[in-house]
Amino acid sequence: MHRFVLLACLLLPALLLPRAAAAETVLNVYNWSDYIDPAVIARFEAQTGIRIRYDVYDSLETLEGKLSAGRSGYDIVVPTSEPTFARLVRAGALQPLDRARIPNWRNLDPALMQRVAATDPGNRFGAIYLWGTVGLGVRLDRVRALWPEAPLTGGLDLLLKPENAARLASCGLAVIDSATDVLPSVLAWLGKDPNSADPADLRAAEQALLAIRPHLRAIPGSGAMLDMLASGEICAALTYSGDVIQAAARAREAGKGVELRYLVPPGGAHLWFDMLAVPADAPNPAAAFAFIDFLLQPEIMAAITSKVRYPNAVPASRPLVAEAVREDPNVYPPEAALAHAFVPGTPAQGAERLRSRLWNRFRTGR
Ligand code: N2P
Repeated sequence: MHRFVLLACLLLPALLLPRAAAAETVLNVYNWSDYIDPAVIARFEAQTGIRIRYDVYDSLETLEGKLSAGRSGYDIVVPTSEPTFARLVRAGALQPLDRARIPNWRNLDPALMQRVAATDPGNRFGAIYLWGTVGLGVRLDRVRALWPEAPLTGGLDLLLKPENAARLASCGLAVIDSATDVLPSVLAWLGKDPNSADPADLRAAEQALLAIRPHLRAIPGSGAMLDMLASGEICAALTYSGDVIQAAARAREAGKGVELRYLVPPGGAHLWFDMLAVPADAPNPAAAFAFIDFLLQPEIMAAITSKVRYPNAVPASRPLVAEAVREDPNVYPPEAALAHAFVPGTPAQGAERLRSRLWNRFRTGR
């Protein structure tokens, strides 16, 4: 009898618990840091009963490392169209999206989707989530105080010319920690092809980066960069557009006199698109498709853009975006700026090795 009671005590919770756990569907999301409105996650969970496990990365290199190893356990990832998404498509690491389960696909801007079709013919593997440029974040109050005639045109001279970097070093300079997202801009600034695989061009880019290396305070990932910009710890940085605009808004709210501005390189900026994608071995693709469909609703996309200050690819969301964000030409670049922008391609494998070695030397300063 005793033994029976003991057994029942041991078994009962085991019998009850797994059933409760099995009823809960979990969606594993791996997204960039500072790249969603948390209220959107809560709304999806409340509406569907699916629980979201949300992890973040802050560079493409981290994302690609995790996915290339396989069995990441993620259902949703958000790689940049080129090169990361392109390489994942080619490697068979993603699965085709089931459009029948994503009726809100019709809300996507066909012209923007066409821009990412080169690497994903027919847009089978990805939908644009958010997009933006790479440019300068400048703390105007500090830079103007230190150097009243500083060239604030958006030209990368401000940061990449060693004499300018030396002049601004005391107020804090930073470059985002990503070979993929920095080298195209540096090559373009040198007058080279932003996609160049020519070892001589890459050496020139390395030299340019090493020349400013002693003047840099940090080479952070995008999350740390955003925090450093918002706190006023750095006064000029090369990084992602919306991160600067988001940091500027945070700084304004903090009311400590940090006046940040995003400046886009006028001669042609690096333009990128981040894609919603589903790994080939995703544990729960059905929930992933439901999440993509949820995100592509105009009011949900508007909430995300209003919060993180990157434009999306759902035109019907635009009137619903917070006015200050909607009217900001840095968030929605004017046609003319887009006409000059370039979308880098995917470097050949040999060039990729050179680029990552170069980047390690830059990072370590040796
Ligand atoms: C994350 C910004 C990532 C945009 N805060 C780069 N594609």
